[in-house]
Amino acid sequence: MSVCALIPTYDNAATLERVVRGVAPYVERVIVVDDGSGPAARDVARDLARRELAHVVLRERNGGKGAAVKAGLAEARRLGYAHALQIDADGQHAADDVPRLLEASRLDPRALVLGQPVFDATAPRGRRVARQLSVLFCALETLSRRVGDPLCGFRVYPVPEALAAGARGDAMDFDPEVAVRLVWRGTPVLHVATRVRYVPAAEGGVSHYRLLRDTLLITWMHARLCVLGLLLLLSWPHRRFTR
Ligand SMILES: Nc1nc2c(ncn2[C@@H]2O[C@H](COP(=O)(O)OP(=O)(O)OP(=O)(O)O)[C@@H](O)[C@H]2O)c(=O)[nH]1
Ligand SMILES: [Mg+2]
Repeated sequence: MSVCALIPTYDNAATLERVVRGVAPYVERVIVVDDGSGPAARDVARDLARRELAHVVLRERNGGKGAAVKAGLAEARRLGYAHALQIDADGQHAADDVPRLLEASRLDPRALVLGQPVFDATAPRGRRVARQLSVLFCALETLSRRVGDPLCGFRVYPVPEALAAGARGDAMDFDPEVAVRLVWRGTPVLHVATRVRYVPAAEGGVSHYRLLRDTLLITWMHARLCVLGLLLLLSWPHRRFTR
């Protein structure tokens, strides 16, 4: 199975190299997409490329997490990878769980493998509420519980399928949107429990999640998917009998 890691990053100067080194032993190549970071983090990304620790895509301007992931998926396809393991650059995911995610992907190469986060006391309350809201919307949109945690950025994509899903979101709305669209396309979803820890600022942990703005953005995306899902449902008998 040809698999790369895909790390979208925006201003993670203190944690990026650690994340790259954490996933590198398990994949053929690490793709870092620097999403228009400031000079300090950009230097870290350039240095990773110079030392050949990662294949680095530098985006001139910040375009949002979703835009960065889509650019990384396109690069993964161009380089010939069938699967991409996505992981955040802020160090909140457990790199030693990568083999478990990849094992699930090997068991069913067609599947989207989602990390099912196990939070500790470091998880902010606001983020948990946003997550519950997104879980509820996904259940409505897919009429199922197939999407366990739509917001977890620790996952394995079958690359061609993920690109073909056509998710529009360029920001934090991308992760849940692509999961729902993949379910609509008939992609199986597997879940792997994994610890998530919010790295303290003193250790270089940063979050760019803007609680109100990003939660509203995600809600708006879900509202659109609910309408689209309803239209798909209504057109289903027609599509079925005209196939
Ligand atoms: N927020 C944000 N993240 C980006 C962007 N571009 C790339 N990323 C990366 O996307 C990943 C997730 O971003 P976070 O800000 O940690 O968002 P999150 O994990 O959903 O939020 P937290 O739960 O607060 O950590 C990180 O690796 C970011 O560096 C961007 O424009 N905005
Ligand atoms: Mg994060």
